[in-house]
Order: sequence, then structure tokens, then C-alpha cells
Amino acid sequence: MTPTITAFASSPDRGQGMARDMPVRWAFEEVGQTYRVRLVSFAEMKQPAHLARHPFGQIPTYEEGDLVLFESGAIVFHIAERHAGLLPDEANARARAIAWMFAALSTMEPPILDREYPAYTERDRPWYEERLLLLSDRVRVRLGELSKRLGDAAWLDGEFNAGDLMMVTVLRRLKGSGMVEKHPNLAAYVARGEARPAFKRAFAAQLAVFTNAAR
Ligand code: GTB
Repeated sequence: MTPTITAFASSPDRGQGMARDMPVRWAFEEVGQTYRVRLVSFAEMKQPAHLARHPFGQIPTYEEGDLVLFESGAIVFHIAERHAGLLPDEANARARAIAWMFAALSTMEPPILDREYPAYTERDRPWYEERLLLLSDRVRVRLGELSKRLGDAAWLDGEFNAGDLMMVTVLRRLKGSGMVEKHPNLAAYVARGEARPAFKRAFAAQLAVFTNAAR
């Protein structure tokens, strides 16, 4: 059965691949699974039909037969478990790849989002610049630690896996900040992820939604 995911009918990032359907699309492309996309507007996301799929009225969701999932990390994990190619077979390596997925979402991403959101909501506050410095420092610390661990390796733990897919996705949120570029190995790591044919196909698919909507 072909799974169906949901994505923004009109992505606020204008197709830069920052919305969270992107890692799900990328995972599908890595494992060679076709998928359908149901595009939803912001209003539709808050309607009962979508709230039945996603308790918080967000994208992405995943439907396959009786199974309905939300949370991009859980969806990528599900895809990785169901198909070869995103999680190592060897038990310990598999556990470490899963740990990197969690590290991406629960250690790296929170300070990155904490730094990003005040720019939308608190920019006019007198303490904004001071707070941004503090929040940026927290991101810098995590990037330094990650850079040290990655070292000269191509990927975080052996071959490319779902941990790298989530980590590259999270680091891409810093695009334009110049913070990743302070660590040439991390910048190369993100570029390596973005150079993967599966990433390019996923990126093109989500961009097409935006360009088609703009026509
Ligand atoms: N933890 C959930 C997951 O990983 O799936 C978070 C899901 C989530 O944040 N979804 C967002 C959403 O549906 C879209 S991706 N928001 C609508 C709402 O909450 O009402 C977050 C996102 C949105 C836009 C950009 N952008 O424009 O750059 C980047 C990321």
C-alpha cells in the first residue's frame, strides 16, 4: 500500500525544504518507497478531519492502511524500520543510529528553535538582542560538541543512516545564520547530506508544491 503524508499547501519557507515533510520525503526517497501527498492549508490543519490524524493540527502525518502517525521523527523511524537502507542491521549499530536520531531532535534542535522563534515574535522587545546572544551561545556550544564528535568522519556513525538524515535536517534550520559554517566539518557534513540523490529528489518534490501553487 502506498503511504500518504500531509504537507503544507503553501509553505511559508517558499519551498526551501525547512518544513517537516522534508525529512519524511527524504526517508522515502532513500529507501525507494513511493508516497502520496495530501496538501493541507493552515485552516484545514485545524479542522476535525486533520485533528484526527494529528492531535496538534500540524504537518506532517503518515497514513498507511489502519496506521496513522504524526511526528516527523516517529515517521522517519517507522519508514527506517520497515525498509532496508536507513538503519544498520547489526543491533548495536542500529541502537546507536537511533540514539543519533534522538540527539538530533532532543539535544540539537531545541536550542536551534529557541534561537529562531524570538526573531518572529520578540524582535521589537528591548531585551531581544541580549537574549539572542544568550540563545546563540547555547547553539554554538552544541555545534562545537557535535563538530568535535564528527571530526573527519563523513557520517556520525559509520555509513549514512537515519541519524544523519535527522541531524542534517536539523542543522539545515541554521541556514543563513553562518553558525554551521564556523565548523567546516559540519558545513561539509550538511553539504554531503544535501548532495545525496534522495535528498535532491525530496527537495525538488517539496519545491514543486510551492512553484505549482505560485503559478
Ligand atoms: N514535532 C513535530 C514534528 O517533528 O513533526 C513538529 C511539527 C511542526 O512543527 N509542524 C509545523 C506545522 O504544522 C510545520 S514544520 N505548523 C503549523 C501549526 O503549528 O499550526 C515547522 C516549520 C514551519 C515553517 C518553516 N519555515 O517556513 O521555514 C519551517 C519549519
